[in-house]
Amino acid sequence: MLPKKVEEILNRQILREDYSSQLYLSMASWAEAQGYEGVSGWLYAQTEEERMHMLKLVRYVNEREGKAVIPGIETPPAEFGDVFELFDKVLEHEKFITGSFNEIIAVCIAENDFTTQSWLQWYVTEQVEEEAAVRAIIDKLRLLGKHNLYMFDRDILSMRGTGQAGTTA
Ligand code: OFO
Repeated sequence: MLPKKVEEILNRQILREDYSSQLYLSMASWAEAQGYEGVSGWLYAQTEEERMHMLKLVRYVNEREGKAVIPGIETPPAEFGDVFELFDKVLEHEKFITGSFNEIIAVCIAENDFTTQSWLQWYVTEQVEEEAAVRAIIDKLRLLGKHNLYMFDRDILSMRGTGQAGTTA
């Protein structure tokens, strides 16, 4: 049985993962409308991964005799300036999610819920990889510069699944 405080903070994370999925969906749609096929493909895939992260939490909470709450979420932003700004926002959001997991782990420790603490290591590892992946994308964008966005857009999907960019979210 999950301690109440752990159940509550895991439900908060369900909402955050759901929001992440919607945020990346909004970014994907924006990028598609701008003609960035590769960037939108990368973001659509991220959307699916975030949904998987949310479902994994829902099922864990229920499995541990808690009650997963399916949230209503706020509308994400729809405008992202340019591709540079967009990926800065992705990194900022992922850092926020990393901080969120750190808070959950602190609650698990305070509540002596070492089972959940151990289960959450999967997410902790994902976040380390995710932040590194997005940083690699930002580095590549900066190297290529504004005049080579076509090349960046062409290459970004090949960065998936290599441990380089966005194998997780
Ligand atoms: Fe990387 O956001 Fe989900 O966990």
